[in-house]
Amino acid sequence: MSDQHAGMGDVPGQPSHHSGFVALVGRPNAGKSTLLNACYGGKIAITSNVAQTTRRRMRAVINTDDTQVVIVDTPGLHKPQDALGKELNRAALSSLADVDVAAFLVDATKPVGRGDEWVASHVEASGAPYKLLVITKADLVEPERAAAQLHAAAALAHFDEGIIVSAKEGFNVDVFLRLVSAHLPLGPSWFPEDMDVDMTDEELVAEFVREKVLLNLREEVPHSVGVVCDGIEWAKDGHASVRATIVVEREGQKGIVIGHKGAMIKRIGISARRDVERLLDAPCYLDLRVQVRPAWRRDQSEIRRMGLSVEE
Ligand SMILES: Nc1nc2c(ncn2[C@@H]2O[C@H](COP(=O)(O)OP(=O)(O)OP(=O)(O)O)[C@@H](O)[C@H]2O)c(=O)[nH]1
Ligand SMILES: [Mg+2]
Repeated sequence: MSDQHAGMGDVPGQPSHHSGFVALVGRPNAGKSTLLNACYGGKIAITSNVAQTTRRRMRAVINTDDTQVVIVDTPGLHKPQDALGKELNRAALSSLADVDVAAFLVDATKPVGRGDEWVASHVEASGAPYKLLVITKADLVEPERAAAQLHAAAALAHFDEGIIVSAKEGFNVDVFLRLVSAHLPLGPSWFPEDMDVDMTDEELVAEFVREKVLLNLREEVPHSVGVVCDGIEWAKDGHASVRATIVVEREGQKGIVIGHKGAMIKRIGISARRDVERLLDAPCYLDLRVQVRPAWRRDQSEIRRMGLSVEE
């Protein structure tokens, strides 16, 4: 927090405290979820190089003595191909409403394009009091290239400030958090101190499983995959039995997810279980099954059933 804010608006008996929301928006793959994880200091949002990895708005809460920052990760804004794509854009755009800080993330490795221009216009129109431009993946380019990207993206809208970060290497993540914190209004915490993310364990389990599908499978399969956690049951010995269903659109995709003699689903299960055990802080059995629901991404009621609808 900047010094100029310290002590402002003190109420007798109550310390000066700032709190508020920052939305991370940008094109798919810009590095939004990776930056959220870097700020959070651990893996909570799933990340992959497949576009549209994030399908739900996720809020992570970061507390310091005098500030509560709520970071809102959003799906990448893109040209929608189906009902799911439209829903993802709606989720991202609605997250821009009523935030204190809108952070627009632009990948340093890709030329600034019309998609960025479109996202920038929404950031501009958002009415967020502080608009921050963030060039990501600085570790992948020469400093001159990152600076040129900052310059090019800055022309897309009126930004209050611009910074270059590498979430992977932790470069300027602290600066990002400081800038954001310095622009949050005075106010009490929005969320209890012990709450760090606004997703249930079931929702996080489903996300972790889907991440492993994204990391292990290529081509069209990842986009066709949805995951639902069917339940977490605790045994007396402290084990958790976790059941999840991987939903695909076609029989052929089911075969790919299962793999030869079940090798692929086993691999997905083993890597997902590590994340699930870390989340639940207990040994786990992870039982995965695969189900075909034809064209679920075009079906609004299926999208709702998977918990991916903004109205949820
Ligand atoms: N080298 C490097 N890679 C990064 C950095 N930030 C993100 N990436 C990679 O870029 C890819 C996309 O990152 P994500 O954080 O999933 O991107 P996103 O903007 O959340 O993407 P969507 O959820 O699809 O909108 C992943 O493979 C990340 O590992 C970075 O600072 N450095
Ligand atoms: Mg993401």
